[in-house]
This record gives sequence, C-alpha cells and structure tokens, in this order.
Amino acid sequence: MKDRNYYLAKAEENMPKIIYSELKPEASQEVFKKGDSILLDLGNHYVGHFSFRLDAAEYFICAPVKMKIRFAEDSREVDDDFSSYDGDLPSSWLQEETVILDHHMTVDMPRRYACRYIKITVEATEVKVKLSDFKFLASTSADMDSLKAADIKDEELRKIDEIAINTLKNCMQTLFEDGPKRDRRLWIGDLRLEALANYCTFDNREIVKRCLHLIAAGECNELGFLPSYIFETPEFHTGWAHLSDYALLYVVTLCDYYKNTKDIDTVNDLLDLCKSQLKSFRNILDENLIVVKQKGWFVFIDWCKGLKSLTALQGVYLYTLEKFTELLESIGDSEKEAYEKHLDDVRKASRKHLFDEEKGVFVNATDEYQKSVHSQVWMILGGVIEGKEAEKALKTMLKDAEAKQPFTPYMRHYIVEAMLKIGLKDEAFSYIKEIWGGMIKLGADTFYEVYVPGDPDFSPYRDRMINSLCHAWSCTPTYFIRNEL
Ligand code: RAM
Repeated sequence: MKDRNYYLAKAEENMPKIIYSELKPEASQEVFKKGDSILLDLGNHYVGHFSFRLDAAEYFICAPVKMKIRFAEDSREVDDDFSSYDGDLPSSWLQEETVILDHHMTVDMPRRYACRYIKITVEATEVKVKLSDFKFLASTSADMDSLKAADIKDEELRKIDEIAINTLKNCMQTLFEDGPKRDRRLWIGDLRLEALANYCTFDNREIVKRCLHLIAAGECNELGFLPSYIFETPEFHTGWAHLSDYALLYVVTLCDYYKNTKDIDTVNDLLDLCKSQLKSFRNILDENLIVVKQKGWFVFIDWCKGLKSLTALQGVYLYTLEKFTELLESIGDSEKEAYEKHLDDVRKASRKHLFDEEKGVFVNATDEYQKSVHSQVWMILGGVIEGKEAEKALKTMLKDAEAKQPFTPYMRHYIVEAMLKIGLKDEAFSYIKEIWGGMIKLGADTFYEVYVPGDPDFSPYRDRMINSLCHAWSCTPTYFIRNEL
C-alpha cells in the first residue's frame, strides 16, 4: 500500500480548475433607511461569494451601519425564523451574517454561500444609505461546455435531469462536496453517487481520481475501515466517522471508476487498499458469515430513525464483492476466484440465515424481526433474491405501513437501482417522477438532502432549517435517465 504523502500528492495533481461566473442581481431599490430590506434573486441556485457597495445617500456615514445579510437556498428560507432553531447541528451552518460597517466601502463577504436569494436588512443607521453594485461570483468545477448532450423526450424527466445536473454542478468544487451549504466535505456515500452522475454528464475524471486519493490518505479506525469523510481545508484532515457501508462503497467507487475510465494506474494505486477494506469487513462476520453489530456509529444505510440495518449492510457487502470480482476479472488479478467463492458462500449464508422463506421477505432475528424496505433492496442488489421473488419482497415492503421506509434520496437511489435490476423499469421511472418530481413541485432548483412526500418538515437533525437543499447524493436521476432510456 502507498503512503499518505503519495496519496495526497496524487490528489493535488488532480486538482480541478474552478470556473467562475459573475452574476449581477437586479435591485428594486437603492436608498435605505433603518428597517428597510431588499431581496435579491439570482434566478437559480448558485455557490459562491457575494460583494456590494455601501455609500451614504445623504450627508456622510457618521455612525456605524448595521446590516443583516441572509443567504437562502429557497424562498421559504428567506423568512425562516432562525432564532427558533433547535436542531442537533450547530446553528452556525445557517447562512446569516450581521455586518457592521464604519464608513462607505466595497464589502467583500469572506465566506462562501450556497443560495438563490440574498436578503439584506438595514438594522441600524443614522443617515440614509445607498446599497449598490451587488455581485455574486459563482464557482464550480463543472464545465457546462463539456456537458454531454442528451435527447430526453419525456418533459418531466428532462426537467428532473436538468435539476439533477444543477445539483451536481453546485456540489462540484475542488472536490465532490456533499452539500455546499452543509457539510461541505467529501463523504464516501455521496462521492460514489456523484461520480456515477458525473460520468454521464461532465465526465470530469480528474475530480473522481482526486477524491479517491483524498479518502485513501485518511486514517483507518481500529477495525481497519477508511474514514467516511475527510476535510481538505485549511489542510487535509481525517473525519471521525468510519462507517462500514461507506468503506465498502469506496471499493465500489473504484470499480465504477475503472469501468468508466480504464485507468489501470489508479487501480494499481488503490487495489491493495480496497482489498484491505474487504478483509476488514470479513473480520466482522460471524461463523455463519453474517455481519455482527459493532459499537458506535458503524453503519449508515439511511437517515431512517430506529432502522435495524444489519441485513442491508450484509447486502452492501455482497454488492461490493460482486463488483470487486468483476474488477479483478477485467484486470486479470489472480485472487479473483477466491473472492468469487467467498461471494457465493456469503450469498448462500445470507439466504439461509436472513430470509424468511415462508413470508418471502428478509425479516429475521439479526434485525430483531424488523420489517424494512432497506433490507429487501440491499439483498436484491446483493444478488440473494431475484426475479419474481425479489419483486414480491420489494413490493410487499413498499406497501407495508409498518415497515421502515426510506427517508433520503440516497437510499431511494438504491431502490431505483434495485427496481431496474429486477426489470421493473416502469416502476423505477414512476418512482423517480414521484420523488424527484415531487421536489420540483415544491419549487426545487436543486435536489434536497432529505425528502419525504407529505412531510416537508422532516429533518434527521430535528430542525428543517439546517437541511441542505442542494445535496450531492440526490443528483442521480440523471444517471438513470441517461443510461436507461
Ligand atoms: C450527512 C451528510 C452526508 C452523508 C452523511 C452520512 O451528515 O448529509 O451527505 O453522507 O450524513
């Protein structure tokens, strides 16, 4: 295995170029007195830096001018009462600044924001002031000129594709961010889906390569799993979470990368690391080859409260093993047969210990007999059931009011993938229209971190205001639309 400096150097070599565009939102008013406010509309969701000019409109600025500046991803956020925020994550993610200025000047806001709307309120001033020259310098590493053309006949799907690409574009900065408002870092689960959407749209291979090497540079935990996220600013830093499903999806990301690029050098750089992830996972299987619960936050799957996720996690392992075996086959690796044999053994064991043959669904003691869509989806993706049997298991749980249902577009991606795998193409595209189309009906310019039809206030962090409305893992309809239609 290579060392951290090697991986970081590779990541640096593949730094994408940032493309800037200057937006000049129109103002309806120029002169402001205490209490006045203005709402600027960029016309779409963007990520970038804001600047404006402050001058006296009469006499001279003789007392400090205090302003509140709010950056909102959608129109609802413009007037949300941030003082009532009571979520689990720090309120400092809410995009609002209080600015106090002593004299006329050009104000360059130091932070980067993700927004469509900017609301400025003059809270205190002695004289009337003039606000002008509003500029938003938008940034992305997605080059719109390189966007692959697609002839999408269905108007609803064409719109979904457009919003998905806008989501991906705004998350593509110097790395694949999960959300440009929050958390602004590289998470493996998001990376895998962004990379998939990227191949069929911008096809920026460097950024995928960079992200693969950045994660590789992170420190593994005591079980041997890679960090689920890393920071790159102000310097590289390993994240504290080491989710085992994300560690597996790192391997999948390399498999997808090779399939799309045939870049054998990168595979050679990262192959041993991937083998070590699979070995670490194998170490947490019991004597029946079923995964054992570990302490702390060790598996994600979905933001579904109370979800028992061992069956789904077992499915992620099988899914990864299958893709990894294919990779080994295509590069002629001598260990391919051993992995294939293990895949077969784990599949058989999964059916034996996790499937209820009588009911035809994955409901088992391992997950305390909890019913969930998640278990069925990942067991289908893991190849344990297929055809009519799979269709029945999935449809039964999707209809069951007592079964745990998905909460994130991330988990919903895998539902669509499972539907397509078992030939339910019409259902898959109706589902895309219901979920991603549902966000568009709410006015989305980019797809949200979480979306639960009929419950627009749902938040995994207990307060909707902290949710990210442009979230990487929600960008994959473009992948399905472009590859399946
Ligand atoms: C959230 C982020 C991120 C995701 C993790 C598990 O904190 O939204 O996208 O990957 O959860």
